Amino acid sequence: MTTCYIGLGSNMCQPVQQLVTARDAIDKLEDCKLIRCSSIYQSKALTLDDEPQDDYCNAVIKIETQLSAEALLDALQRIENNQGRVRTKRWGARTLDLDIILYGSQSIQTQRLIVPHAEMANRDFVLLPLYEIAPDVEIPGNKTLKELTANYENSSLKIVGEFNG
Ligand code: ROI
Repeated sequence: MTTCYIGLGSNMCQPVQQLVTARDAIDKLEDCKLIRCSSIYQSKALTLDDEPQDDYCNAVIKIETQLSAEALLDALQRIENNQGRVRTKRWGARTLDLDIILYGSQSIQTQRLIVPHAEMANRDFVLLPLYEIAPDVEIPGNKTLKELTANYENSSLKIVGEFNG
């Protein structure tokens, strides 16, 4: 069994509902057990260019899984596709983005997968929900989560809902 954290993000087609549907789909995966969910946060879109994008909803969930990291990635990509994810341009708007943030204490670097998530230390919409549910979790090769979140004391992230009501 491996403890794993998954980041969820959406800024299209009722983002809160997208996250709830994705959470339920992950909960139903064989060989995965849902352990905890963060609150649902609203954040300004982080973009490369000045093209406006709607705000995002983001959350992090904790699971325990028997799946390998690659098999988990396959399963998450199926859920993204089921929810109408269309891969257009990089950094574009999306109905659903599911990222493996942490996979146990492993560092993974393959063509398909970089874990811990390469940009997590620079993203308040990953760090703050993760801190909410796992303040003491270790991030291989990085500072403590408490130190990383200290950079985002003035974050504009705001809680807009919970998965259960
Ligand atoms: N911006 C926010 N706020 N949340 C995201 O989940 C998110 N995902 C992305 C990009 C386009 C980088 N911007 C984001 O993929």
